[in-house]
Formats: sequence, C-alpha cells, structure tokens
Amino acid sequence: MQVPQGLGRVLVTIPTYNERDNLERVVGRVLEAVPRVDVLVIDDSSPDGTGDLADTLAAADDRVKVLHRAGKEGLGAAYIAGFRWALERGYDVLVEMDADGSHQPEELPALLGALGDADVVIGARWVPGGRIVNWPRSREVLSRGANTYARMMLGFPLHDATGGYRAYRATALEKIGLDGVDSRGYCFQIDLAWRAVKADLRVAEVPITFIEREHGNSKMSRDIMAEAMWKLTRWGLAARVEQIRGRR
Ligand SMILES: Nc1nc2c(ncn2[C@@H]2O[C@H](COP(=O)(O)OP(=O)(O)OP(=O)(O)O)[C@@H](O)[C@H]2O)c(=O)[nH]1
Ligand SMILES: [Mg+2]
Repeated sequence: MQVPQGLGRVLVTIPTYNERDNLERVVGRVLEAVPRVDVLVIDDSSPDGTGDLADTLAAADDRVKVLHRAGKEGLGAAYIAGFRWALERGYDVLVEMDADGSHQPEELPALLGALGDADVVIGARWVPGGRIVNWPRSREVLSRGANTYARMMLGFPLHDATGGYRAYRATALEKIGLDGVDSRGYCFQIDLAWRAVKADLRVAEVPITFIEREHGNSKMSRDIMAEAMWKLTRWGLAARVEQIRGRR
C-alpha cells in the first residue's frame, strides 16, 4: 500500500528497555520500509547500554533521534514523553512500535495508508488477516481474554485494544489530551484507545502479523495485568454510571 502524500511529518517512536540486541535491526528496517520517516528511540537508561547504541545510530543518520530518560518508568510514561517531544517539534503523525521485532516495519505503509480515513490506526492481531507467530497458547489466551473483557466493559467495537503497533494523527493526540494519562503497562494502549473512542475520533484496525521476540526479555508482569483489569473495570463502571445519568 502507498503511504498517502498528505500525511505530513511522520515520527516512529520506539520505547526501549534493554533492547541492545534488537534496536539496530528494527531501526534499519523502519528506515528502509519508509525512508521519509524519522525515528525516536525513547530509552529509560537501559542497563545494557541500549541508550548509547541509540546515540551511535543517531550520529550516523539524521533521521534517528534519541530521548534519554532517567530511569525505568514503564511503557506508558515513555510513550507520553515521546509524544510530547514530537508534538513540540511539529510532527503530524506519531507511530508506536516495539523494539523487539514483534511489529513488522514492512507493515508500516499499511498502517499509514489506513490513516487516510482514520485518526488512529491500530495494528490488530485479533481480526481476520491478523496473525501471531511463536506465541505460547497461554499468551494468546491472555491477550484474547483481555480484549474480550475490554470490549465487554467499555462497549467499544475494537478487537485489539491492547495492541502496541499504532499510528496516531497529532491532531488526535491533541484532542485526546495527554494530561492525566497515568497508565503504565499494556493498559496504556487500552487507555488511549478508549479516550480516542470517547473523543469521537475515527479508530481503524488493520491486520498485522505479530512475531514474538527472539532476543531479550519480556517486561510483561502480574502488576501490568492487574493494572489493566482494575482500570478496565473502573472505566466500564464509570461509563455505565454516565449512561444511566444521561437517561434520567
Ligand atoms: N522506555 C521504556 N521502554 C519500555 C519499558 N518497558 C518496556 N519497554 C519497551 O516497550 C516495548 C514492549 O515491551 P516488551 O518487553 O516487548 O513487552 P511485551 O511485548 O509484553 O513482552 P514480549 O512478550 O517479550 O514481547 C519494547 O520495545 C520494550 O523495550 C519501559 O519501562 N521504558
Ligand atoms: Mg514485545
């Protein structure tokens, strides 16, 4: 698919924590897939030196930028910092992508293409055409379960609200407003999807092939799951209460 001409300046944001073995490859693939984008690595002072590697990549290619953060504060906080950085610098489109190779840079044109008639595009696994490679059954059950729960609680039509391969128009992020977003783990993805739906933005899902990481460690944890369950329940109940109030 062709990347629409009118999209403006595109920034691909890649949060990293200990991704030394993955970073160079993913950045190279992004720049090859869509040469006209910039890439922002958001590193939380990875002990394995990912931040230094990012600096080396930035020194070699103007399109690569680095945001160093003082310590590990979770994916959500890293993305918020990256989005603010990008909005301050006038980027028109912001993409989220993991560093671990799970999200295929070669599918970026499809995500950007779908922004032609959407404000937010989610690369989705749990839609026709979506695929998963190398996930244990337990991870699949967890992800499908979280998404079913999200649909049930929030009543929105999305199939992969936890997915972290996305493209946002800057105007969409401005409308959503980043103040007050405090979700840290996967819940950050659901949080922004939910805010986008509530703000009447056009949210589209395009099928992607998600490939489990080969190098490095997962940051998935019990805390991250607990946060998602608790917040989903709270948001769902708040939406019901609002609905009931509106009906009176
Ligand atoms: N800056 C920053 N990046 C993070 C943090 N936690 C995770 N990341 C990055 O966010 C992306 C997604 O994290 P992953 O560890 O792949 O999480 P996951 O997809 O649940 O786990 P896997 O199953 O191993 O892929 C990766 O690029 C991580 O390096 C964090 O606290 N700060
Ligand atoms: Mg991953």
